Amino acid sequence: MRLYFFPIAPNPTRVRLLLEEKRSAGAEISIEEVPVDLSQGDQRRPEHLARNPFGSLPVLELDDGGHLIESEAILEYLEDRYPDPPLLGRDPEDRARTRQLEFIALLRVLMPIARLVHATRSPLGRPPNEELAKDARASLPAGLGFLDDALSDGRSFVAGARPTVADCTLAAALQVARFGGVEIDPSLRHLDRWSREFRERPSAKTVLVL
Ligand SMILES: N[C@@H](CCC(=O)N[C@@H](CS)C(=O)NCC(=O)O)C(=O)O
Repeated sequence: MRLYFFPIAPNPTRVRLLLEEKRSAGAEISIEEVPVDLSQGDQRRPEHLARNPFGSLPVLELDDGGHLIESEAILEYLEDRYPDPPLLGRDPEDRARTRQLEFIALLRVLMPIARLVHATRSPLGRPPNEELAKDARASLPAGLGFLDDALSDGRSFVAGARPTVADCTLAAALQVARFGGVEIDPSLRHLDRWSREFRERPSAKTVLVL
């Protein structure tokens, strides 16, 4: 299999973090990682559009040559193929709680941060848009505050005592915030503690560049 990615880009990053979490716990996973340079517009070249007509990353190329083009589908596929250690939850209730936190990290943190970065200093050259930036800025505190509150019981990871896909998604989101100069409210001290600790993990050290 091959994973097409670009460093910093948050959706490929959360997939790569999940893979590294599994590998660092002993899973043997052989997937070639192939960069597609978003800064050069390589996602719009015919060879990438043949993999994914939407021209986005990540793309997972399967051994039969087929492609998975949505990060959620890729994460689930990798979890099912390499179930040990489980990173999407260990039983139905745990899975629901883990996925809920992951989606809060995705929809209420990662996406507003990405919108804000693109509306202020887009690495893809999108024009500045103060209205969009204002909207994204306004929606961010609720998601960040919710996750800070979840972490306030001293848990090591977003969903509890073990790392999950929720950590991978949140770490990918906060990396883009650092890249784009988005300030995360420093009074969110539980989030800050989690972020510092998570970045010390081998998975994060392998994948994150900021
Ligand atoms: N819903 C898609 C979103 C993918 C996406 O927007 N990827 C960004 C990088 S994080 C991308 O490739 N952007 C390139 C572009 O918009 O040209 C997923 O979850 O995989």
